[in-house]
Amino acid sequence: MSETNRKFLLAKRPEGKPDRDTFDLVEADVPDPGPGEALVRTLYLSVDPYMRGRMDAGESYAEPWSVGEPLKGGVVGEVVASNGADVEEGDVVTGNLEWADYVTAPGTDLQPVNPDLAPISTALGVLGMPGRTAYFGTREVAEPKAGDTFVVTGAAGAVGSVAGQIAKLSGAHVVGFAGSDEKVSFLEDDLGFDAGINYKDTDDYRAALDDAAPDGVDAYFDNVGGEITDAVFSKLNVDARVAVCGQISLYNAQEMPTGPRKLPKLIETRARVQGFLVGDFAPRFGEATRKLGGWVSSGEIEYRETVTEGLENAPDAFLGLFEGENIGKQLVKVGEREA
Ligand code: NAP
Ligand code: FER
Repeated sequence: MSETNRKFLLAKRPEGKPDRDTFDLVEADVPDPGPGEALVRTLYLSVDPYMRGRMDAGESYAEPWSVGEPLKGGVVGEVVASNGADVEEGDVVTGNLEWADYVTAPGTDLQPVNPDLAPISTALGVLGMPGRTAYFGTREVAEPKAGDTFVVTGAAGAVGSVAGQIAKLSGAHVVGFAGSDEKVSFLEDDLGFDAGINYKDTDDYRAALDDAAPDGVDAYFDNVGGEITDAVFSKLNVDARVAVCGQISLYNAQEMPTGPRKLPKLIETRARVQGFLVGDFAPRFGEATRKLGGWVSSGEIEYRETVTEGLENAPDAFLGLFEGENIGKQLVKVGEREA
């Protein structure tokens, strides 16, 4: 291959909020696939909040990146060449791959994407990791039932928008927190949420919940944490379930703020607070993809994507997650399908 390739490396560890200097775009050769490997041309790549954790040195659920190491994440790409990998030229595949125009990967690290079933970008969103997170976090952890009040934060994002719709399918009264009036309209008018709260437009989250969730909160899907979560905790009902999915409001914090202490509420309510990782449900991913695919085909679940054009703009797409620039799943479009 004579074409040039570009890839992003972690330039340095961010202190607090990352910025463009966190990322280094370098030119590289298009790699040759070794035995059992395929060469993949990137079509879409996913930027996700958890990548912030990988930029720090400390170990968490995801292994830290080394400084100078290529950034990696969910990619959908087209197979350009196969050196004995179990995929063919022209196949659309997904995997956890470098932020690059071209990458090689063992065939065993690539999963097929069927372009006839749904737009290929959905493999990174509603039919991919975020959709599965919403599916298991809602059904297996938050467990909304008919008549319950279900609250979700980060409600207009990739996970939250799907979680709220799954809760609606269970017959719950669904309330979402999101960061703009446009997002609140998306929740209420497009997704069928019962109420949306623009948290950037109110200081008193508790009073907003008194209006939107007058019967209290039975199930809480938390993507955000911080002060909104403090307010939701104060409204928990007896036997409530809290699914701790993400805490994005704290991911750039250099010191963990100590908020009001809400644990006495758990004694009063006997509520269950449970963190989860989507990977805990790996043996059931097929079930989630089938269910979500069915709901998307029938129109029972709608999804939105925010697509940033160009590999070189991937850092901006990532940084925008922390400013609420995305509605639905944030993707980067890197190339066009040729096959
Ligand atoms: P996303 O919601 O599509 O994007 C992030 C959103 O977070 C932004 O659009 C922004 O929306 C909101 N946000 C950013 N900073 C905030 C702050 N300080 N306070 C309140 N809201 C803030 O991202 P996603 O991929 O769907 O992920 C959502 C959450 O789920 C993240 O916390 C992520 O880490 C977590 N997650 C967990 C798992 C798991 O296995 N546990 C798997 C996937 C994702 P606004 O405009 O509303 O502020
Ligand atoms: C996230 C995406 C993925 C996240 C966690 C994961 C807490 C972990 C997934 C797994 O290991 O199964 O945004 O945030």
